[in-house]
Amino acid sequence: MKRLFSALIALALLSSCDNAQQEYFTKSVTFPEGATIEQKIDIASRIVPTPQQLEWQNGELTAFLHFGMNTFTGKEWGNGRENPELFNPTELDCEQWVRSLKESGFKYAILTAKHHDGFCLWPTATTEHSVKNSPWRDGKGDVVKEFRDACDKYGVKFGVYLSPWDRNAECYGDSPAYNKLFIEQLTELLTNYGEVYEVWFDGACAEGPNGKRQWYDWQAYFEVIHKLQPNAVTAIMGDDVRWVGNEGGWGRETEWSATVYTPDSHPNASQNGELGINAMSKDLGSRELVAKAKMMYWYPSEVDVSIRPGWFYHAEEDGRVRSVANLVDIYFQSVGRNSVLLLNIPPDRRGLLHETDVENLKQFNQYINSTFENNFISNGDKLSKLAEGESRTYRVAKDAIVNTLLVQEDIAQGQRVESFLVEAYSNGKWQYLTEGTTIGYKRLLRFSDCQPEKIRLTIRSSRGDANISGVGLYYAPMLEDNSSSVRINDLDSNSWSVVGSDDRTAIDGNRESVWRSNALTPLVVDMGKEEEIKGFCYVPAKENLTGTIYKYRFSVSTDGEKWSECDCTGEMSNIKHNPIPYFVRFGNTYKARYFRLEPLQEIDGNKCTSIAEVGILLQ
Ligand code: FUL
Repeated sequence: MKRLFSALIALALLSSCDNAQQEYFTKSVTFPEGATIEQKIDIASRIVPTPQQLEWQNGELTAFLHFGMNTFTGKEWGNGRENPELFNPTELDCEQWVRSLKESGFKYAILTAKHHDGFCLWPTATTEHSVKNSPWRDGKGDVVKEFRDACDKYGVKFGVYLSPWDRNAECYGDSPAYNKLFIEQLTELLTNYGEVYEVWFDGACAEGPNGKRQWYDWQAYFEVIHKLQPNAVTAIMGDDVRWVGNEGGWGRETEWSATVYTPDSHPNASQNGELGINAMSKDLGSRELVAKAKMMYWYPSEVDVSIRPGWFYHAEEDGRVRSVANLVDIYFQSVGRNSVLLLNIPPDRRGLLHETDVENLKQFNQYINSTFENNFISNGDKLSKLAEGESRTYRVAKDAIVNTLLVQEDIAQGQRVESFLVEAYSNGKWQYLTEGTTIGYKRLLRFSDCQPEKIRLTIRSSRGDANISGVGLYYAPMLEDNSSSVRINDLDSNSWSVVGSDDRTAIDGNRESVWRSNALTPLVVDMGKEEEIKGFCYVPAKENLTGTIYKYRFSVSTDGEKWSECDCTGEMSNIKHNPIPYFVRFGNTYKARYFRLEPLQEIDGNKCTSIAEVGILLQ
């Protein structure tokens, strides 16, 4: 009914052109039957965010806090059979988390109230698998409540992550029963903790202990949210905030918030298949796609990335916290590419944000603030309506040296710019400075230091008049990235050989060369001499992830004949979405001259294998 209504409005608009410029479609629109591409583009230019989406986008920085059972077991994905007694932070202090986040510029913060292992950080009535059966605060604690109170104290907007995938719930896979349980959990969180600003649902889904696949009743979940927290934005499986498509910390150069990508939980998500797109596709909003689409959405991107290699805290990653330079790059590639940055800072086993993470965040914030407090253009915040082909010139403060451009569209009037050019005037002539495609909420571009007298912004192509709401020129000092590169092998692999093959690409020390096989083929390596090994590292390919190992068996041998299987989880949890070197530590030491990495399941269930590198860990 709602869809029919918006189609009727769209038709009416097409026939009353004068009025058309004033009319907008909030959040979604269905194109009228038979609309031409010009008509569709015109409608696309007038899709606008809801007030909640707009407020969320203006916040720019959201913090993610992955904390729970995995913090204490050292895993990234628990299997749900962990003993609640393992959860025992010694100095939990949510005020320390939120104060650090607030001081570092974060406006929203989201806590993993329940991750895939099903352990609940609040004393839920729905399961025994929660803080109430942990020794922490004698089973009387409530992390969600303490976090909420801290958010209130520091004026940070509170959000929750509640994993639909639950490896603990016995009824998982018995769809109606689990949906009921999930709704009860959601209801508790959305009733007992005051205002919730963002609800984050991951899409992961697998078979339950009963072997049945769970079917999630998204519509029922969203009804609960709309009823209990009508102002919350819903993310990822929700339809307000879109997953950018990677966990590496970068948005697309061309990032459309007005997109043809249908939220996966929508009944009409089949449009994605028809258009041949998914959340990871490069193009989610070109004219070619709009021409083929039936519906469009205001569905802006959120870049989720962790300050550490994993989402949860692991002490062995203390030396691998992202540097300030790296965080700044991520800011430019997320907020500066029309996205919100959702940065994960995982509390440690004490229940505190680690000192290194806090320090890097603080310096990151100082850098961003000091860079963007000096705009060398004085009238850049005057709204300009620019038609395609039109330009506007801005005077630059005398003798200013600049290397960074900021441009913004007034997205309350839609996202329109498809491409733009910026030229700089100095020594009596205009010269190319930089260019870009989409702008949206914010676009940041860096270039070499220069000293222009003025700059000229030209809208090369746009969906209707562009509403430019901000233009700035800044000086962003170069930062040296002195974070060391990750060591993936404690041994020298030069003397190693692959048993039964001359192909050394998986052990040649070069992460660019990838060993590939058309089957689930084990890799057997002879290290030449016996070693005492404590773990291994698997490096997936950087591009073309086909063949990336998800489930595996790892075995060792001293003679190449008798093998013993090493004690490990057998699962490279989350490698599909975070394809970085995966470190497996056995917790035991094994004597080995030979090792065998045996793939059991590829990330998408394909029968093939790819290995960029395998290393051995001695520590
Ligand atoms: C993923 C999960 O599987 C990870 O563990 C993490 O929570 C990340 C933010 O989303 O899909």
